[in-house]
Amino acid sequence: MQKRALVTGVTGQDGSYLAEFLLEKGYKVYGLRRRTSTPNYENVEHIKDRIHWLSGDLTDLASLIEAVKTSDPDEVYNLAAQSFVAASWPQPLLTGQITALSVTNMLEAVRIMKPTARFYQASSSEMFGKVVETPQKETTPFYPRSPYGVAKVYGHWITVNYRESFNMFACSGILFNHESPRRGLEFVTRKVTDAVARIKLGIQSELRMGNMDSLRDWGFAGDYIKAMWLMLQQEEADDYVISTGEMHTVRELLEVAFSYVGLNYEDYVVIDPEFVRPAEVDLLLGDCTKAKEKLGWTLDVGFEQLIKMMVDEDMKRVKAEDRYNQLMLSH
Ligand code: NDP
Ligand code: GDR
Repeated sequence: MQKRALVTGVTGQDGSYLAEFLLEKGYKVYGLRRRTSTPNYENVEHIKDRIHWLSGDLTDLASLIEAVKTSDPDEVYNLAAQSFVAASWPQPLLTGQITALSVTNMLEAVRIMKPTARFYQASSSEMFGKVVETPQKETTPFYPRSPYGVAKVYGHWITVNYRESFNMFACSGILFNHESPRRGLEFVTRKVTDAVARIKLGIQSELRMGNMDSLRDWGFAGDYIKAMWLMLQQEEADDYVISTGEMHTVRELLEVAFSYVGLNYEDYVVIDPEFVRPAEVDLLLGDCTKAKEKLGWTLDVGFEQLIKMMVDEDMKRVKAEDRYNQLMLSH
């Protein structure tokens, strides 16, 4: 029988890779999408007609109950969130509503309509925040440093709680930063690779940055979504750290991206306090031994390869946009 999956956040970076992956595996994929006044299908344009679209918002329980009822899923991947850490200070309540409380909405919809469905919660290394041990693993205590991190801690524990209270197959994937050419433009990797393309093509002259010393464990989103799926194929529900086990500073990210196109980042980067956060997560480094051993999860793309892939894609896109703009101006 064809398996059915319900994916929230399907228009985002991870949702788009996961939907592709599940379609490839022969799943019937239902994508929950919130209504927007202009369409927002950029990441899923190529598979848009193969996804069964459901309208709903994570903050609206009725719409989630309806979505679970219609999709009758074997697997639910709860990826939707206000996911930008920096936005969680100016919008702490909204972040709490979507990224924390709405996980309970999704769990309730599943518990009421299809309690046997397997559930994946998109938890985050931001929960480790001001880290109390390095590297961080499943047993490392949490110390979140932003309203986003605090919200994710709630999402994590409510997922564990539904597993323990209602015997639901609910897993929490504690994923470290993962990036791709589909990453939102405000996240640091994509902000840098987009700027590198624009600077190289003479469209932008400087890049304004925040803390260049923070260390992150950056992997490729296309590798990480496989771990989500693997978690739901196990005999028992559990929680797993997913990471590369390697960390780099924001400065190294700049060096790799700029030097790839023959530029020196120091000639273009300006520190701007606007991008410095009220509280920083200085260092994240994951130990994913459990995922490797129990899930057999492996990753294919390393840090430099990832950044170069993103620069290549941004060069192509920015060139095409520039050509289009020139054409429009000449008419
Ligand atoms: P994105 O920001 O790219 O995608 C977020 C998705 O959530 C979008 O599809 C967005 O819709 C949707 N969404 C936001 N609010 C609502 C809402 N109220 N109702 C319904 N849908 C909503 O995130 P990523 O793909 O990068 O991340 C996926 C998940 O994994 C998130 O929960 C994130 O917090 C978590 N995570 C991500 C990591 C990473 O490094 N990428 C690491 C660890 C955890 P729209 O397109 O309309 O905005
Ligand atoms: P993060 O990702 O907060 O780790 O959360 P982000 O790319 O936004 O920041 C990474 C680090 O870079 C520093 N930084 C800057 N960041 C941005 N966005 N813009 C800048 O100009 C800039 N300058 C320096 C930040 O201070 C930070 O230290 C991501 C999100 O995907 C979360 O949803 C996810 O849970 C975590 O990763 C794991």
